Amino acid sequence: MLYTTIEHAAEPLLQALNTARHILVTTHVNPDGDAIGSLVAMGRTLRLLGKTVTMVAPTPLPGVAAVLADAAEVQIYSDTRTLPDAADLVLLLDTGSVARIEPIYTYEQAYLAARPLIVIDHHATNSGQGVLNLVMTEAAATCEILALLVSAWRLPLDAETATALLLGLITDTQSFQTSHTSPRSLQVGADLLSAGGRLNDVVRSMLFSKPFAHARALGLAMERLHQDGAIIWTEFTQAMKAQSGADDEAGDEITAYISRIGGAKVYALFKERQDGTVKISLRSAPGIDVGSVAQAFNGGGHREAAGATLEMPLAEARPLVLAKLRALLSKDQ
Ligand SMILES: [Mn+2]
Repeated sequence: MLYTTIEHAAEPLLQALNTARHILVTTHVNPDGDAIGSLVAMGRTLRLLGKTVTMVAPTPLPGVAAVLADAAEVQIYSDTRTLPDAADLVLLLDTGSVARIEPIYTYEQAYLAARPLIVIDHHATNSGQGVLNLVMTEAAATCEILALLVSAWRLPLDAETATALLLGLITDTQSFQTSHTSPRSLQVGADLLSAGGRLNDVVRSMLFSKPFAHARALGLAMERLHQDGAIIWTEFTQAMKAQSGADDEAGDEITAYISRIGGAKVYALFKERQDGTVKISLRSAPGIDVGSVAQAFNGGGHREAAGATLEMPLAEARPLVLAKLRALLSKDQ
């Protein structure tokens, strides 16, 4: 069943969650603020409903998670022992497809097949793989959806849950700047502040706590910045990573920075991974669907923010992706 509104989903979703005693809550690989905020907020909410909750992330949490005390409870998947046998339901948050929980998807097929899956998400590419899915593609963040759900369920919203939801909302709207930001996003933000959400802590941990190594990585990436018509792109290689001392999160910083440059329509970062594959991060001006390009490479995301992994060296991936982006723009003319 696929729902697209709170109005229709709130009651059946609550009933489905209430059939379970122990819920495994998880999210996508390389979790961002919306993924972590969703995990923590849902964990707290399900405990209010009397559930036993295990929160698991497929890969380690970003530094910004430290603003949430409950993030310390999130287990990072290592092997089959990470997942509780007793869980009788899996809740997947902020994740467009089950394959995006990579190691869990790869190694825990039997575990996943044995339990009903519920999905709550806002990715346009979400096909609704759960027995019950709430996918609101107009929502700016999964945390926006969860705030509306908690309210529809008439559950209390404490300061910690509000802070977790704020983290997701501020992350995915880039502080209420993306085109998905709606009057409702701002209203939810106001409600979360009213509930005691620690906006200042979230903003400081997100925007005023950049590691020095990230600034060095940004400098190296800017030296390789290219403008190709309406496409702006750069790269972040393993050598640049070693030279700067930065971790993979620096890539997000570079993508965010280049997408603020005016006069272009498409922005691309080519990030070389340690295993030799290439992660592309794409951003676009309103109305340009880089999500379709990501999908052409078996990736996903949103129309104006998407990504994919190419199993080939950087020198091969770059011309392939740039050709697809040029084709997208020529179609747009
Ligand atoms: Mn999200």
